[in-house]
Amino acid sequence: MATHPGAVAAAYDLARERYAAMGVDTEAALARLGAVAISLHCWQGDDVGGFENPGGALTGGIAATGNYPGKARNGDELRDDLDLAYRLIPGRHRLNLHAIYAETGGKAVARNQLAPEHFAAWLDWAKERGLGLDFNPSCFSHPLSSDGYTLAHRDPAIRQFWVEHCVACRHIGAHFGLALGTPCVTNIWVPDGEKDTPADRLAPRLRLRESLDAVLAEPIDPTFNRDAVEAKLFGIGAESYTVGSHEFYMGYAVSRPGTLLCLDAGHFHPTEVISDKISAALIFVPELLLHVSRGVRWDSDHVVTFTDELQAIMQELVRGDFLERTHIGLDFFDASINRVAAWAIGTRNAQRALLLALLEPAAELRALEDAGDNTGRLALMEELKGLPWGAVWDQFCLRNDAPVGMAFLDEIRGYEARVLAARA
Ligand code: RNT
Ligand code: ZN
Repeated sequence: MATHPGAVAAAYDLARERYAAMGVDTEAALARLGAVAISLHCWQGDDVGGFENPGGALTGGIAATGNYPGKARNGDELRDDLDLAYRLIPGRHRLNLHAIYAETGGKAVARNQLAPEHFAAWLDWAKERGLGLDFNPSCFSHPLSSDGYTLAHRDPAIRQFWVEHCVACRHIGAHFGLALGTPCVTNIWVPDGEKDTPADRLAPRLRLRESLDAVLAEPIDPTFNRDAVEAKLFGIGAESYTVGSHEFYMGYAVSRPGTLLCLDAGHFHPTEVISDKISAALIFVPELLLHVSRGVRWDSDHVVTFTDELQAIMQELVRGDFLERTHIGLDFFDASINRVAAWAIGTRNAQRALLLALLEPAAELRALEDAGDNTGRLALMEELKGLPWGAVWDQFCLRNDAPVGMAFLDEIRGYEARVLAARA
């Protein structure tokens, strides 16, 4: 299903003229799009399994459903799959790792003992490819998280274990940042919460605050590592109470200067959107981490599609001039379709929505609004949706040696037959 490069170029030339007539410079938009690195989450490649305990249950109130064949079983397979995904996604991007993806050479290493050496293969691989790395403590799928509590646990010894794990992760993040010359964002999410109505909503939150303060006590140069905290509404088995709620972490990040707030698109009430939170949060916190995801009825972590909300998120980043202060990460895990395709579809969609936002005649939209011409504003916003931005996207793919159109799927099908099918 290859598209002829000449046809792409011809369509782009027409699109460029069309946008120029509206005062939009497509070349400038392409340059800006090319400068945005998206952090691909490693965990789409193996259904959030990790290598610590092969076949172990995924806990912490999150779930990957489906049994599509061919999932990666070790670091080499996961890196092979990612190599293909990055080839199908135009531009230079990042990888977001979880602590459970440590490679310890068959030796059991406790999570509070993890060190940079356990991620050496990831780091070498990232360095070779010019990828930045981001990181996450894994506070789930572990015996010491089995009753649903980690950093907010009432047992000080268990709390301490998770504090030490998170501290170890910050050091690993700083090591990545130093080695790669680009800061690592280390994001803390804990599943802590209650299935049924708690008698005390306060005490666990006070413990979480204390644990986080202990985790973040040691200052680390933000050139190398930046800490983010991720709130949530509820998890499976923790439907009634989540210790680290949005209000909790908003307050925490604001009161701990330098702490980034992570907004996950699936972590709010179903009619609540993170696109509206970006400008509010960025008045009070220096930077955001986004987990671009798609909840379907709940925090289901579906592959990111080209939804109104995805478009709105990217519009906010561009309209507010927030791209420099926002780290865009993805967070979905669909085990029912080809996992490399999930990465490619979701990431390409995030980029396409960003491109659409970059192609807005921003000054004109704002002028209409300032003049009180809401009719004109609505008319223009709707008209923009039908402009030939797809031709600009194809040109971006062509220039970046990524497949144009559905050709990306041909490559995945070939890889599936050649490589994934052999992973019986
Ligand atoms: C869970 C959070 C968290 C995880 C990953 C695996 O609800 O979204 O970000 O999805 O860390
Ligand atoms: Zn998330």
